[in-house]
Amino acid sequence: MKFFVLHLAAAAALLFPMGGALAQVSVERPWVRATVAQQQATGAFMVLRAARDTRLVGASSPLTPQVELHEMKVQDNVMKMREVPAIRLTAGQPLELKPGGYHVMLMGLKNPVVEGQTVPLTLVFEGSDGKRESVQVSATVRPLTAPANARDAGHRPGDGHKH
Ligand SMILES: [Cu+2]
Repeated sequence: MKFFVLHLAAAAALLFPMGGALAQVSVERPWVRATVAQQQATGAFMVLRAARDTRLVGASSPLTPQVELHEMKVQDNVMKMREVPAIRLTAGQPLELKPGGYHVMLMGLKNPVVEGQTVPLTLVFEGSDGKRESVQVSATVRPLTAPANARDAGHRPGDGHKH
């Protein structure tokens, strides 16, 4: 099953339209952090790469209607998370969405997200010409104990945005 999933993700990247005006975005190693009971939010992480400058302007998933683009960063010595309208990609430069940085936030989850599950995600990119394109991704779910950026520990548990 794992092989099948990985294969699908690779195929999705390869099938991506190669038209000249498109950003030709590739998505590598997409994953979602597993949740525990009662946890209603988690993060999706991946490495994005685009042949042309583009912006990630939205994401969606059948798991929940509440999917946002977030950024975490230290402000006045406190790790803060906020929604951002877009995440900019520079041509040829990989950008990693990771704990402690940019991420796709899945909120209002009705059920736990468990290891072994795959989470379908649709990422929407907008090029400098205003044209939009969607990329389908199958993210694998990794356990809570998956190695994460140490800064993630500064994420306050009370804000309802556990990762
Ligand atoms: Cu978040």
